[in-house]
Amino acid sequence: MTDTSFHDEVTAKAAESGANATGLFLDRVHSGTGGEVDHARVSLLAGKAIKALNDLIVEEKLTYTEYNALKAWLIKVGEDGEWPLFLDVWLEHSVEEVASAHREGSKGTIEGPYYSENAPTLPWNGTIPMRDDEPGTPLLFTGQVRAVDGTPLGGAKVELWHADDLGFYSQFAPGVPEWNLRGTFIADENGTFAITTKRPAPYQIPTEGACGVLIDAAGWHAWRPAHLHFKISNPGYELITTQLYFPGDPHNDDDIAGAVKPELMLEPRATEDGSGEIAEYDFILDPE
Ligand code: MBD
Ligand code: FE
Repeated sequence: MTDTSFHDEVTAKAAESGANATGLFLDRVHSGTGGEVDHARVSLLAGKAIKALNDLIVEEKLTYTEYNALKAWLIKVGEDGEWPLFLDVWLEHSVEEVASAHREGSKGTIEGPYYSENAPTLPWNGTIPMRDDEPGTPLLFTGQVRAVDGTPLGGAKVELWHADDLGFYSQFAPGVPEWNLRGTFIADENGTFAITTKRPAPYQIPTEGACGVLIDAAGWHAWRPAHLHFKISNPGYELITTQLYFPGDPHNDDDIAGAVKPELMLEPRATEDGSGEIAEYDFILDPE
């Protein structure tokens, strides 16, 4: 493969990620996970948002050039299917902070745009679906799911999804097998799980669409530190959506999505035979 065709392929994959993220998000909302927002809240929230933007325009003396650039860019966000990406990168961390403030158990963080429901179910000690030649360092991720009172939660669900070594998520980038690096693991009677996967690489959000245009225009960067995404659930307990990170990643301190927390840092160590790494992490759930 020449450099040019590789670049074209990467560009096409990034563009397709936006369209798929929009489509899959709308499927989930329409299938009932959306919920209703009443008139009073819409009026309050939309009113405050519009006022905040009007205040900004006056304070910063927005020009017509800037106003039209904004208008064109907003149109492009929709055309590129990047509303899920834009919102999850720049706003979701605050939504998550508010939603989880009351919790005593493990910290959560943002879901991001690339979750997909109903990944294949595997036992407590399974290997996540991956290609025979899946690149990356082998990683054994193990731990326990418990309640805040210490009770082990046997049968808890540990959903894991993450990007491949090139930064592509299955179902959002074409050419990746449907459930690659996505699995639902069922903890054993002690709440224990031991998942075999590959260590993910640092990740650049798609830069070919509207979000990339904003990042370039502002002179920012597009990086997220390497991360594993999780949903941990058990009947009678609050579901935790979270991510875990690796020490030493150059983007742990400047994640474009603002989703890193000190409690979410893994401490991986090399396996004795040097063939890969082991990382341990326990998930503590709050009762409902
Ligand atoms: C990701 O993989 C991600 O986790 C977030 C939050 C945004 C874009 C891509
Ligand atoms: Fe991600």
